Parts: sequence; C-alpha cells; structure tokens
Amino acid sequence: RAFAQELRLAFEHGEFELFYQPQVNTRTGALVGAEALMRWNHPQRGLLTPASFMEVLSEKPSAGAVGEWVLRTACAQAAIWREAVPSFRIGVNLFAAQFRAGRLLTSVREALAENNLPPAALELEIVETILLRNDTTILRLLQELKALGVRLAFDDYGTGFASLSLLKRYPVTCLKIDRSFIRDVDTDPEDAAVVKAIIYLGKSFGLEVIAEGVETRTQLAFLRENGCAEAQGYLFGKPVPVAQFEAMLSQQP
Ligand code: G
Ligand code: G
Ligand code: MN
Ligand code: NA
Repeated sequence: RAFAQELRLAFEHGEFELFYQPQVNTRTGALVGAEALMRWNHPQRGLLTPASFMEVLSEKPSAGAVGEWVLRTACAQAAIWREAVPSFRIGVNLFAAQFRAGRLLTSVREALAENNLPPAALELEIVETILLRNDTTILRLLQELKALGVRLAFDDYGTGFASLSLLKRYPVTCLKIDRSFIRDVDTDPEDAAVVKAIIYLGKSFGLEVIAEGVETRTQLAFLRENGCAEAQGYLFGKPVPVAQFEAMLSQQP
C-alpha cells in the first residue's frame, strides 16, 4: 500500500504516539518542561521517527487533525505532570496546516480549558518555513495566541534564511537554538560566536533562549557561562514514552 495511505490509516488506527524529551534549567539542572515529539508505531516497520514520515504527513490534509491530536494529548499529559512539577510546561510543534485550518486559536483555548492548564504552561514551537509565508493571518493568529498568554518558540533558530527579519515581524517569546550550532560549540569558534549572538539577541528582544541538542557537559558549561538559561538534549534525556518520562519525574528532587 502506498505510504501516504498508510499514513492516513495510521492516524485512524491510533498508531501515533507522543514521546517526551526533558528541558532543564542550565544553572540548577531542574526540570522545567518537555517537548512532545511524534512517533509512529508502524505495524510492520516498528517504531518510526518523524524523519521518515514528517515531510509526507505535513503535506496531507489530515495534518491539521493530527496536529490537534498532538496538542490535546500533550496538554492532557502536561496537566498530570504539573501535579509533580508545578511549573512544568509542554512544548508542542505546530504543522503549517494548523494555521491554514483557521481553528488554531479555538483548539488551543479548548486544550487549555479542558485540562485546566494556564496558558504559560504551553509553548507552541514554530519553524521558519511557517513564518516565511509572510501572511497577515499568521501574524494575527500569533498575536492572539501571545495575548492569550501562550509561549511561542521560534524552532531551529539560526538555520533559516530570514531569522532576523522574522524575529522583528513576529511576536515570539522564545528562541530555540538549533542543535547544529551546539554540536561543535566548544571546539568551533564560529559556532560559539553564533550561539553567543543568539543568546545576546534573545536578551535584547526580551526573549527566553533554550539550546537544543546538548549532549556533553562542556557544551552545557559553555551555555551556562554565556547566559543561556535552558537546555534540551541527550545529556538530560532522549525523547521517551510516557512511562519512562514518569520514571524520570519520580527521581526529581
Ligand atoms: O523526535 P525527532 O527528534 O526525530 O523529531 C524531528 C522533528 O520532527 C522535530 O524537530 C519536529 O520538527 C518534528 N516533529 C516531531 N513531532 C512533531 C509534531 O507533533 N508536530 C510537528 N508539526 N512536528 C513534529
Ligand atoms: O523540534 P525538533 O526538530 O528540533 O526536534 C528535536 C529533534 O532533535 C528530535 O528529532 C530529537 O530526537 C533530536 N534530538 C534531541 N536532542 C538531541 C541531542 O542531544 N542530539 C541529537 N543528535 N539529536 C537530538
Ligand atoms: Mn521542536
Ligand atoms: Na528544533
């Protein structure tokens, strides 16, 4: 059967699952939240990561419905975990289709209300390709989401063509430094300069900054010394299923 049709059935058959990756405070090491990341439990091929299906899925009409499911599932999970970590927040990646469908603001309001979740507990992650559409509908939606009190993260920050001008145009609240800059940050002076510049940019615009792809203690030390408040990466934990994330939560001080 064609991959595209398998994908459609995957959603109907409940084969998608969310994994969660921890995010921490770089100074204290305390858990601050998690990013929700899709996985596909494929009946024949086993567990698939987004690399193998996200491109096809994003272009499908059903991407909007899948995105809503991600939002609701992640918010319901965050509400449970906030009982253990009261300031816990959840990062949810958005599909372009969710902006086009015209239901995003309503979906977000509903997902928050259903789970009694304060808006600041939700961080919506947006990639540059979505912002590049340069569309007044997107601008208005983001303004409304920001007014609601939801966090808006500019995902994979620094890799795109228009990182600086888009930052001026859109009301984001957080920059997620792309992991390609973090990988060699302690050995490559140019990567180090880019990371410092993004941290400085974040401070200048009054934005939070989180580094992605942190794998080593020296990378963490660099970020801490340069004032990057939060980090995410294998050093703190890989994306894991709910049960494994809960095991980790139960070991939090
Ligand atoms: O889990 P992994 O690191 O392989 O994820 C790769 C990418 O897939 C992420 O960076 C993200 O952009 C995308 N992705 C994962 N989960 C979701 C999701 O629920 N919605 C959207 N739109 N993208 C996702
Ligand atoms: O939203 P985004 O595409 O940035 O999702 C994060 C992706 O990066 C996920 O696919 C996740 O599996 C991956 N990832 C998260 N932490 C690390 C890390 O420390 N190292 C590497 N190589 N990949 C990571
Ligand atoms: Mn992301
Ligand atoms: Na990213």
